[in-house]
Amino acid sequence: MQLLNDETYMRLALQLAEGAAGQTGINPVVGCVLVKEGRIVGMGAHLKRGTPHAEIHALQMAGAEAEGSTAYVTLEPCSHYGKTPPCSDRLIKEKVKRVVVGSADPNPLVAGTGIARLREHGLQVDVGLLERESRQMNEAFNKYILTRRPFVTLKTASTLDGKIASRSGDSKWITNPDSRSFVHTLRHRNQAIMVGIGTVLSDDPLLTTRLEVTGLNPVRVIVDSGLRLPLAAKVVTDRSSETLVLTAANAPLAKRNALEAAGVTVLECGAGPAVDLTRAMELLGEREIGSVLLEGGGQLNGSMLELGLIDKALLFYAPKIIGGGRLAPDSFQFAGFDSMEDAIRLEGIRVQQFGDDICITGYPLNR
Ligand code: AOF
Ligand code: ZN
Repeated sequence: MQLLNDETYMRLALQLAEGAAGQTGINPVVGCVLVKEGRIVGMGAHLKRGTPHAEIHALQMAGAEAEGSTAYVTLEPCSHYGKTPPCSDRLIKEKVKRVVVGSADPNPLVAGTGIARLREHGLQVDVGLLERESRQMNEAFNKYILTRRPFVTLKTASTLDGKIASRSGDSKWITNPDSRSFVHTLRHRNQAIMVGIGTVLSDDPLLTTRLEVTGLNPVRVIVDSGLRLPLAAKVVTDRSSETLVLTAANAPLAKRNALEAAGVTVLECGAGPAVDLTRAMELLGEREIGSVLLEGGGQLNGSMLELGLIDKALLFYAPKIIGGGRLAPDSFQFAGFDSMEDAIRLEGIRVQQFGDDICITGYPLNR
């Protein structure tokens, strides 16, 4: 059993926040635990954008017991009027004595002012407990709030020789059911899922979240310069989530109209003959998409990587070797580099095992 200390309660607050991952849109996930005289008197998490913040739920539960308590909050309490009034003012009003904060809020509207406000009013504020965990939980929010561009997580599933299909195109299945369930958890946690048209034409995927329990479906984003997307494709006919098609300037107008009539949103990305992926990320950001799960194929993965648009990569490897040379597609297709020195490096490497599959997580060092 763990020692009872500040960390115990902050871990609980982190767990409350983590449970809501994927359901707060561009807002961060935040957890709060209120403790007074050895008892938890309130708990809360931010559950949905536009609804109360974590602190408010916890204070509501505590009622009069909030007075003199310690608040453990994974993120700095806000100080601004957004969709809801400032949490720091409410903590002050309810006479909370001490606030332990996981990490400061990078939102320029907050950025330390929430902490300053609490201190000005005589509350004791301790910042940085389990800071790494707290920051990592909101890595998409942390990027989006400063850049208005989505945080892109790439997921690949390949054989040990880096193939995402056999020479005849067979890809069902490369990884095991445990790995695939985890991928559906990733879908739940991201606001959008993005694939290239090649993947749609070869697999006709649904791109929804399918788990033992109901998950949230991400917005489907298809990169399709020439609008080759068939009107009969599942991503067009299935209505369980929105479908966006990113296309190029000279895409055929009649097809565009037909797709729009079928309920698909078509966005033109740049003036060139191919989709300008950097511009595409801007457009997704403008539509308040703060996180994207990129699921291939190799061509799109390669282009996104080359352009420095991938923030995080989860590379699943099944213990199989399929061969097939050029006929079998690789997980990253791009021109590449002559010198090993120029290779794209990943940092912060973590290795997880799902049965006999392994998953390598890392952050590409974008130049
Ligand atoms: C907190 N506690 O639980 C959350 C915070 O539009 P609003 O009012 O929901 O404000 C959103 C901003 O508030 C968001 O960008 C982030 O800076 C902060 N989120 N702050 O004190 C919370 N979710
Ligand atoms: Zn707040």
